Amino acid sequence: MLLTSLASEDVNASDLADAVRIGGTCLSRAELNGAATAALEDLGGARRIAVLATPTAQTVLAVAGCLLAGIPMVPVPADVGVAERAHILRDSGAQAWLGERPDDLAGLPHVPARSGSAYSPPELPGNGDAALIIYTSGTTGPPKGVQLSRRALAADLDALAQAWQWTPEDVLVHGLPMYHVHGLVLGLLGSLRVGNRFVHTGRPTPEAYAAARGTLYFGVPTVWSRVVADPGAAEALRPARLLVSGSAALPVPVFDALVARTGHAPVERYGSTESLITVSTRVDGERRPGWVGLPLAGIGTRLVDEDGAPVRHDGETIGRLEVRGPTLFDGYLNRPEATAEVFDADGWYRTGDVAVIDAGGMHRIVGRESVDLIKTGGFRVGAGEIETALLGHPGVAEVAVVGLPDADLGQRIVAFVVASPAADAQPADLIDYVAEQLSVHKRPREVRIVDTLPRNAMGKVLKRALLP
Ligand code: MLC
Ligand code: AMP
Repeated sequence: MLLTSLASEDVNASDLADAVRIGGTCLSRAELNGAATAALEDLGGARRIAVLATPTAQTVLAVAGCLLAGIPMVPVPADVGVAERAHILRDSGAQAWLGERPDDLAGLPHVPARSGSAYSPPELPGNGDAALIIYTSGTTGPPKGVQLSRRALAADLDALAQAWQWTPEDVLVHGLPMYHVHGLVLGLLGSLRVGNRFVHTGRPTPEAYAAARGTLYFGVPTVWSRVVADPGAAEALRPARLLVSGSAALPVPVFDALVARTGHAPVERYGSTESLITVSTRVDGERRPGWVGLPLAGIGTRLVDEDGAPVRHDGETIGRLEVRGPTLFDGYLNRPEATAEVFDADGWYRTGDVAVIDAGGMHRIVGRESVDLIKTGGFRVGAGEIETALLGHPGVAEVAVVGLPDADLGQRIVAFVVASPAADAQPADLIDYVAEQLSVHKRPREVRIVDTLPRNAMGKVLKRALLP
């Protein structure tokens, strides 16, 4: 089934006046459908469109319009910096901005998003093209554009709806960024497809979650650990139907505190930008703290050792996790070699995560293979990208970036810097420099000025020596 309409026909038939509530504005289902008419009138024939993905009605109209009209869309992080924005626009070949107007248009025309007359989606010609291109970090280099087809999006959302018994009766609440899989694909597109009301809280604070009175809540582990630290807010979530955690490992104490303070054992799910969500606990199944559940319908998973041989599913033996199924991406834009590196000949995607699987098929994510991919507050950040940015500052001679354990963020980005004699560099200046060049959420939380970096005989930095 293709994502050619916002939802299945029976849902589409009935309008919802408050299908989406965001940034103080309500959008009806008819307005969202009409955004496609407007997108075709204003941008028909465009190959790729950039959307500055702020949590606003403009963004929602732009996303819905592009998706329904079959115009490939590139969400740009709301807090993007100059170098990262230039890279995303150049690499994607975006021809215009739709929706929110950026402070700096970077040479592209800007088209406000609007709703047009009623729209009946045709069978879209461009189904082979990506519906979304989401930029995400690797261990080195600038972010790569992950091409997601409408077929993959639809397959994932339908499988999640089944696992979570997600229905049009739900009111889905979150306050996550609208430029990643979690907030954009699962939160907004999931709601549009299922046909439920969607409420974006602006920021994912405990107070905002408590006030929203939803049935279904999404959060990254940092959000849930802040909720359990606020007993009043946690208590207010009791009437909800389901709390879902994902994007990073939910610490067992946070899981237990959610049970105690909200009355809900959270559902945990696992995935990535490239694969979408592939594994989840289920509403009607076991929710085991520290474990992320079973493969979704249509998804295959396997564990392999360093030689590619199968690893036993005994709940203890660690292997590299690979996944296969209809939710996988269609390659990195303009990067065939990088795409080839992560797929094998039979279509298995190498996730880069290490995991165990027990005899019942339950999965536990143990960690990442590489120390150079950091998860901070649920954001995926490549150490190499931050190192490259910092080396562009005259005060930096050498640098190594790592993720150190952090009670709030899971990992916090820390840069070890050997200062250049050429220029004085204060830690705060370097943090601001990364926030301006890349995005605010990629800034190091801490810069430690050191005399030397630990290196091996070949001169390679020994990052593990920088970890506790
Ligand atoms: C601080 N600020 C600065 C700054 N220092 N601004 C500019 N320059 C500096 N040097 C400002 C910020 O802009 C922001 O302002 C404020 O300080 C707080 O920023 P923060 O510290 O980054 O926010 P924080 O509360 O720590 O964020 C925690 C969080 C966030 C949980 C809200 O990490 C988050 O939204 N995470 C979600 C990530 C996510 O959705 N990942 C999904 C990936 S998809 P202001 O004005 O804005 O308050 C995926 C697939 C899957 O993983 O499985 O789901
Ligand atoms: P991203 O591409 O930003 O979606 O990041 C994907 C990565 O996030 C995965 O490869 C995992 O390392 C991590 N991740 C996502 N969900 C979970 C989870 N439930 N538990 C542990 N790690 C997770």
